[in-house]
Formats: sequence, C-alpha cells, structure tokens
Amino acid sequence: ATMSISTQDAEAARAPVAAATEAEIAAARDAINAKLTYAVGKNAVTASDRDWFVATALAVRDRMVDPWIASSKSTYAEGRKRVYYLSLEFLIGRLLFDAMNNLGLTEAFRAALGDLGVDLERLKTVEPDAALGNGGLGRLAACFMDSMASLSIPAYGYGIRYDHGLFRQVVKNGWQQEYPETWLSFGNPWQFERPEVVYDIQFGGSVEAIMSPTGIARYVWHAAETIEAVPYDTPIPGWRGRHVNTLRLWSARAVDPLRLDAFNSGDHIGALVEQVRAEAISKILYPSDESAAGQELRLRQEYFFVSASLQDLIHRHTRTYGDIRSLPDKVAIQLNDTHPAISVAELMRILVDLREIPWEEAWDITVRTLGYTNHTLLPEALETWPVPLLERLLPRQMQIIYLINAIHLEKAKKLTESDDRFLSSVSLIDENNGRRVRMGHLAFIGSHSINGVSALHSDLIKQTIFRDLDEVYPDRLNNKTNGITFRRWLHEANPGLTRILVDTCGVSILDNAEVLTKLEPWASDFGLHEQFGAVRRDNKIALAKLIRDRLDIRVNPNALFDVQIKRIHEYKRQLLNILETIALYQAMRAQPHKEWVPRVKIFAGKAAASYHQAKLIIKLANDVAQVVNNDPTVRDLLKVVFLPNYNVSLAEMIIPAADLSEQISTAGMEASGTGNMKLALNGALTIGTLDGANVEIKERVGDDNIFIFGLTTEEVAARRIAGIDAGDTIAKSRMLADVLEAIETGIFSPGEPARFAALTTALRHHDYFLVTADFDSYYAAQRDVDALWLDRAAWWKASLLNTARVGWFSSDRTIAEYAGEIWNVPVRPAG
Ligand code: B1N
Repeated sequence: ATMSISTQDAEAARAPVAAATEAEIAAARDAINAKLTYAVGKNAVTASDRDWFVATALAVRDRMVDPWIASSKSTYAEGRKRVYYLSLEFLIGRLLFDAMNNLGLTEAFRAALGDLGVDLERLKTVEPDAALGNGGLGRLAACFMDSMASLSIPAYGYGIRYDHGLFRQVVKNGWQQEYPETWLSFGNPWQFERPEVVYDIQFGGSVEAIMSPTGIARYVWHAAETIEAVPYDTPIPGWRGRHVNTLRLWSARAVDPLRLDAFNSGDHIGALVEQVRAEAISKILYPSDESAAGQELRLRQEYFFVSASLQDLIHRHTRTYGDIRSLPDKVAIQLNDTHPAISVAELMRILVDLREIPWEEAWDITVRTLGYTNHTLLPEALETWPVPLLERLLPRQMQIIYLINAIHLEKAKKLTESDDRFLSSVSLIDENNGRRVRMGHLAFIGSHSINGVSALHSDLIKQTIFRDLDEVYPDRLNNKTNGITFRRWLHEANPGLTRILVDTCGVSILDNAEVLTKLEPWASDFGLHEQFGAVRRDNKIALAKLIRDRLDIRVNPNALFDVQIKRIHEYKRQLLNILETIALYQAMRAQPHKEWVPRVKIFAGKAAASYHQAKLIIKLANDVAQVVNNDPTVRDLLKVVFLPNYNVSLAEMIIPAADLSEQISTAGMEASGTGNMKLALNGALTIGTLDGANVEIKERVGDDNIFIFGLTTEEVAARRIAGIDAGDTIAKSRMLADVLEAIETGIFSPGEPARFAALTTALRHHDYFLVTADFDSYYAAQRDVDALWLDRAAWWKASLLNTARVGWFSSDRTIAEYAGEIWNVPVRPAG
C-alpha cells in the first residue's frame, strides 16, 4: 500500500506547475498554424519537425516583441541607466523552453501542439544549441542575460555572432575528433537582423599628428582597412515576461562583396579574397578554454566587437542625452574577462580624438564607466599582445596605451615601495618576454571595479596577479560570487523536482530562490524522500536511455550516478577520477562478493584541439570504460561512460540525474565553477576540494552534506615551493602504485603499454596538479560516499539539504550585487 501511495505522489509530482486555459491553448494553436502557413510556407501534411519547431519559435517570439518595445520605451522615457555586458562568449544552448517558461507559455503551447499532433518534447530536440562559448565563462554570460532581464535591468549583451560555435566532438576509438558546428544551417528563428545599423571597423594604417602653433593639436588615424559590423538581435525575456532585453551579436561583412575588376579579368577567386578576409572575423569561435589564443585573428575579433559595441552604445547615448560627458551616469560597461580589454584604449580614442575631450576628463569618464571581471589565475590564460602586432593592427590605440602607462607609472612611482621590481610588475608592458601589452593590467587600470568570481578566487587575485596594482589603486578589487539561473537549471531542466519544491515551499520559490530554505524542516521527511527518489529515478532512467541509444551501454538506474562534466583540463583532474575508478575496479575484482555500492561513472567534456594531455585523458577514460564495461566480474557493480559532445542540452539531461558531483580541481586553480552549483541545486552531493565556489557551497550546505578532501590552496602552494615528490607519494600508497602499474603494463591498452606514458610520466615526475598527493584522501572520501549511500535516509536528507540551501547561488543574487555595488542601477525583483 505504501508503494502505491508514494507512486501516486510521484505521478502528481510530474504534473506541470501551471496549467493553461482553453482560450490560451486556442490562441497558441492559431498562432502556430499561421506561422506554419505564412512564415514557413508549409501545411500540417508536409511539415517536418523542423518546420513545426520554426513555426512554434516564431509564434513564441511574437509574444516577446510588444514587451520588448515597451521595455526599451520605458528605459528611454525614464532616462534609466543601461548596462552593457561585453563578452566574447555567450553559451546559450536552446532557447525555446527558456522563452516559453519565462513568458508562462509552456503548457499552452504543449497542449496546442498536442492538438496539432505534435509532441513538444520531440520538437525541443530539433533546436540546435547556440554554442557561442567554450565553458563556464560563456555560460555565465548567458545566465547573466536571463537574470538581468528578470531583475528588469535595462541591459544589452554584446558579442560576436559566430557562424560556427564550439566544435562538435566525436569520439572515435576513444579519441576525440573535432568537426565544425553548424547551428545556423537551417536559419535562426530567434534573431532579428538589423542591416540598417552598420558600423565601420578599421584596422592598420598610420597616425598623423596635426600641428597647431602651440604644438600637437590632435591625432588622426588613417586606417588601411575597413570592414563592416552588422548586428543581429535576440530578445531576452525575463521571468514572467515583464522586461525584455537584447542580446546584440555582431557579424562581419566586407564593404564590397567582391572586386569587379578582378572578376571581370577572370580572377574569380582573387575577386573574393577581401570578402573572405573580412568575414573571417566572425567565422568561428576560438575553441580554447583558459588559454590565450595569441593569434592575430583573435585580436581582430576582440577589437571588432569592442569597436562596434562602443560605437553603438555611444550613438544611443548621445542621441538620447546629447552630452557624452554624462556617459558614466547613464552607462555601465562590464568587461567579461580581458577579451574586451581593448575597450579601455578604444573608449579613450573615441573621447579624446573623435569627441575632443581633454585627456584627464576622458580618463575619468572611462574609469567610471568600465568594470572588469577576472575569471582565472592560470598564467596561460592571461592575455598579452606583442607590441609590434598592436602597433601594426591598432596603431593609435597602441599610442594611447603608452600614454596611459606613462601616467600610470608616474602615479606608481609616488608610492614609497615603488622600486624597479614594483614598477615593472605594474607596468602595462611586460618587458620580459619580448615586449607585450598585459591586457589584464589594462582592464584593471581602466576600470573602477575589478572583481573575482568566488570568495577564494577574489582573495587570490588580490594576493597574486593584482597584488601590486591593488596597492596603487586600493578599493577597486571586490568579489562577486558566480551564480546560475534557476529558470533553466531547475525549472526547465528538472520539472519533476520543481513540482515537489513548489508543493512543499510554495510558488514563490519560482520568483525567489532563497525561499528554498523552507524545505529544511522537511529534510528528514520519509514521504518527501520518496518523492525526491521517484523523480531522480525518472531522470536516471531517461539518462540511461540516452546512454544506451548513443553508446549501446546498459546502466542500472539503481546505481549511484557519479558525474564529472566540464571541459577536460589537467587542473580539473579528470585523471584523478579515472585513477580512482581503476582502483575501485581492482578492489571489486579482488573481492567481488563484498557489499559494493554499484556505480556508474559518467564523464563528459571537450578538450581543446591542440591540448594533447587532455585528449589523452579522454582516450584513457574511454579505454578504461572498454575494459571495465566488458568485465563480467564487475558487471552489476561498475560501469564507465564517456558521453561525447558535451553541451548545454546534454548538461540539462545529466544534471537532474546525478547523485554525486565531482568538483575535484587542484585547490587554488578553479576560479569558481558553476556546474558545482547546478548539480547541488538538483540534489547531487558534492565530492570536492576546497577550491573556487566549493568553499562557499560547503559553508552553506554544511559539512555533513558535502565530501571535502585534499590539499588546501596554502598546502598546494607550499608543496610547489618545496618541490613535489610524487615518487615518494606513490611509494607510500600501495593502491596508487598498483593503479599506475596497471596503466603502464597495458591493462587498458593491450599491445600498447606506452600509450599513456605522457600521463603517467607527468604524474611520476612533475605532477604539477598534485593528483598523486590527493589520491589517498580522494579514495577515502569516495568510500565515505559509499557509506552514506547505503544509509538511504541519511543520503536523501543530505540531498534535500543541498537543494534547500543553495538558493543563494542564484544568478539573480549575483546580478543584484553587480547592480548595487558596481553598476549603480536599481533592480526590481521578479514576482
Ligand atoms: O569562468 C567561469 C568559472 O566558473 C570557472 O572557474 C573558470 O574556469 C571560467 C580564456 C576562459 N576562466 N577563464 C576562462 C575562457 C575562455 C578563454 O579564451 C579564459 N574561463 C573561465 C565563470 O566565472
């Protein structure tokens, strides 16, 4: 009897949160039919799923246009300050459910499509992911767009409309292969092209000093090359559709589509060379995550979107207010990492050269307008550009950088401690590696606020990369701990859990994430455990089906789903997870009849194409999977799965099905992490190091509800200074030694024992990421996980408390902090 009652509860939990009226359904049906006929040009008989998707998206888009125009009108009418979020990456994913959910249309459209014989869940999978980003940094920008609209902040996202987003990952024989991604090949129903808004973007040439009787009056840049920037706008509706913002992405165009003279003289290819060169700028996203791309095309991309965005926002400002001097009162520009850092020099150029504002005043305007967010300490990610390249591509901006630096160094010299070491450390020019411009320094000096993305990370940038600059410009550094949009990562991705939370805590959780704490008193409630368990089980069955369809691997939904999903990087230590998997496998083989906790180890993530160690880690995960999954001894105990082509949509499938969240980076190296927040919100327990936002997650969920292991940031630093003796560590751990030996003797690479030598040699001799040092403590923490899993009531209590206590990690909270402490704009909370 108990079973059937809880099953009924679970059924109820799967019902939608808000139903639709007949009139709403009829209106949606008519709108979809009209779009199918008059925009797509098909009828119900000939329409493919893609046609239905386009018709549905266009019908949904129509509902945004009036509030979009109204938002813009009231921003003008009330003279409100606008926020401009400049980011080279927006990792958006699919937009249909986002739009329907925020506009309250999901159930009406589901029912309308049902009447038309179309399944909304099937349509969902037809929409390609907009993958205009690499990982956390780009996804953060997308979450921020949702939260800025939901808090009714007048905001624009500015970026590049890449023809090709992040590469498609195919895994062949365990190796990653990259293929071009083609999200636009069937059109994009969300975008509005604005061909009437075009800006010229210039490169190269020379700078002329115009003389007056008293000296140099001004400088004129005679550029050698001009290309055009054309915007495409995507409306971004906030929660409950009250405010709609714009994501404006720039596409590059040649001024002339071809050279007729060349074409007419028979050179058909040469006639197109300039067009190809111009349009290369918005052709493709650089697929590097946390490493500086370093190529000229990347600098051209950065300047291209910065120049277009600044021209656009200054045009809007001066058209509205007349006076450029009021810019800081009406405009806040946030630089998402250093990628748009050339903004500092470009804004100065516009103010000084084009608007003829005196230098000092122009500098004051610039600094008061700009804010800069730093996202990483990794030295390979800190952008620097060779001086000769900047001189050639952006000669006037380079002059301005020199002048900014001269004034800045004068200021620094007035400080007592400013010896040569200090001055060369704060200089915009790095003289040590051939002369290079430090873009992080430029962004710092040109901004009134510099923030890190978690409490730990913000402390660390203050102690390390920005220590000396902080002395020259105190009170600029601050922290804004990252957040995630609960609309996508809870309400849309996990409707079953959302239903339970609404029933338990009330509908206000949809408006205010921190109301989730109302769940706390229910943490030990058996009935709620059953409901949570039923929804998790459904989600795991759906993921198991996906794993079977894509990989032909059968996994048991009753097993513990242990997931590590993120870019593949040595500092994120997927290798540590794989070593533990091997250790567990060997232990299970040694004692197959012990009471083991059945596990499914799930990995997903892309490696940068040129990152050989990361690609070898993918190969190892796949080779371990081959052996483990085909070993009958551990058949019901352990499975290893590497899901290819990790993206936002796949994350939405995996996260609601996760029991355990792997956040195991070397302490001090993950700036924040945001996957950690998504998984905890959906009730996965975290196994993690004291790194990034894990520290704050631990503080909020409580020590009993998280598995912390490993060296601390300070201990990592001390080990590195002392010199890492991995050999000694390995000698002291029997298990670790056995694992390495298994890899090196070819257990997972039969016939090719040296296949993973680059990985094992690094571990034995350098181990910069301290995988060996943390191995034993990680293995022990995993056994604590097993013990808690066997105590079902204790596990579900901890799971509930994770969901209940992570409301603070909503990006609504993060954005409210940016608004209050950096941008000085009011917020109107949703609800
Ligand atoms: O930014 C995320 C953080 O949660 C992650 O911890 C952090 O690793 C990530 C150069 C980056 N930092 N730096 C980058 C991306 C692309 C690129 O070309 C650097 N990504 C992060 C959000 O704060």
